This record gives sequence, structure tokens and C-alpha cells, in this order.
Amino acid sequence: MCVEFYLLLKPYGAKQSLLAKMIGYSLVMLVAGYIGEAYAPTAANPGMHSIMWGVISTIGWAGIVYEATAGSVAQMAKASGDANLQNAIRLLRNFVLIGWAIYPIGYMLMPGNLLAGFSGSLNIDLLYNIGDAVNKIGFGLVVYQMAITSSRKTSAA
Ligand SMILES: *C/C=C(C)/C=C/C=C(C)/C=C/C1=C(C)CCCC1(C)C
Repeated sequence: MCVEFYLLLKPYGAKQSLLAKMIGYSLVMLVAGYIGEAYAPTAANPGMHSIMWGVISTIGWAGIVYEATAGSVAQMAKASGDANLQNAIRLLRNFVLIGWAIYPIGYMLMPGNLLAGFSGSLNIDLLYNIGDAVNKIGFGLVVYQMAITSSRKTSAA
């Protein structure tokens, strides 16, 4: 999905370094999240690892939100002067900010984590599935819409 930010901005001069940065943030988020899940405390080892890794992972997530809100992604969209692009970036940012928040909530519901007490009343798998559906489809639609609008513009020119 970070690649999609890059693809949208590529015609406006996005550099590979931006792609690398966005992929870096997502790697931090996903790798730390993965380690955190693997280290989920057991009865024998009720450590706090999973919370620590969750925090590291959240930093990666915050990095993506930052880039799309005020960092180079946002600045590039602004500099393009293209209202469609700016809209698309803002929508994607909202997906990352609001839609993706489902995953850390699911993570915190894991045994030993911050919200574990609530997990009895919630189905984490279902939560993730709903999140996936909303995020994957929503993200795809925004990018698709943007592609259509900008190709219409190109053919009209
Ligand atoms: C389609 C799949 C998507 C959009 C997956 C997104 C996953 C995340 C935003 C995961 C985030 C996490 C944190 C921010 C902290 C705790 C660990 C994670 C990996 C659940």
C-alpha cells in the first residue's frame, strides 16, 4: 500500500528514496508486529515483549501517517497543484490512520497485552477480516478512481 502512495506520486517527481522510506516504515511496522505476535507471553513467560514490539511497530505506522499528512508525500501532493491527487492522498491517509487502527486494536487484545481483558467479548479474527475487506477494497477503489480521473484528463488534453 505504501507502494501505491509512490505510484500515485511518481508522475509528479516522486523519487525512489521516497519509496524506500515508505517501505522502510512498513517493514518496521510489520516486522516488529510479527515478532510481537511470535513473542506473545505464555503462562510460563508472562513478559512484556509483545507490548514493547507493539510500540515499535506503532512507530512505523506513525511514520507512514506522518509522511502522508505533513511529510514528503503530503508536500509533493501539494506541490503538484492537482486537486484529484490531493484528494486521493488524503483519502489513503485516512485509511491508514482509521482503517489500519483495527490491527493494533486486535494486537492489543492478545493474551497478556493491554486490552486482553476485553478479548472474551470480541472475535479477533472477525475483526481482522472486516479490517482487511474495508482496507483492501477501499484502498483499491481510491487508487482506481484516481487512475481513471487522471487518464481522462490526459486524453482530454
Ligand atoms: C491488508 C492488510 C493491512 C492493511 C494490514 C495492516 C496492518 C497493520 C496496520 C498492523 C499494525 C500493527 C501495529 C500498528 C502495532 C501492533 C502490531 C501490528 C502489526 C498489528
